[in-house]
Amino acid sequence: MKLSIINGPNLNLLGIREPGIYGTENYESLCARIRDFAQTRGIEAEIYQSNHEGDLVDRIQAAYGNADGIVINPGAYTHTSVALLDALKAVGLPAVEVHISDVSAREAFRQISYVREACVATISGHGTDGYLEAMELLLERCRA
Ligand code: CA2
Repeated sequence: MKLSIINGPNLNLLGIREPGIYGTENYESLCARIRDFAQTRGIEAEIYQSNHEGDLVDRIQAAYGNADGIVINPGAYTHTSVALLDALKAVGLPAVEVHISDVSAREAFRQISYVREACVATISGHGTDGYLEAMELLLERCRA
């Protein structure tokens, strides 16, 4: 099984500020943990991060015919982007929305998610473990 793991703006800065919200793990260490987990579960994981909305759209489109599922943390674009929603709908792959923080317990604007409508599940507030949970969920779904 091949998964496209897509991260939006500022996630490359993990670990350098706001540890109370996003934890202390940095982005490189998160990627290493995703790769290690993928290996133990027989998943091929391609990890991508961009601060640019159009690049994220391109990456979602590139998953079509090339991946079996998408794990996406769109960062702040979660709360604004119809383009990401449309791209996820267009490719039609099972996608899981991940948030490191519990967006439901934060500012009102973070409680709106445009992408959610195109996702089979949302994992929010489980820290960076949420990425691994999302991968497991897609693996189980693929095997069912
Ligand atoms: O909780 C999440 O994973 C978020 O998707 C993270 C986004 C935020 O805009 C979403 O509302 C929830 C922010 C990405 C990381 O932002 C940083 C801010 C300061 C220091 C390091 C990263």
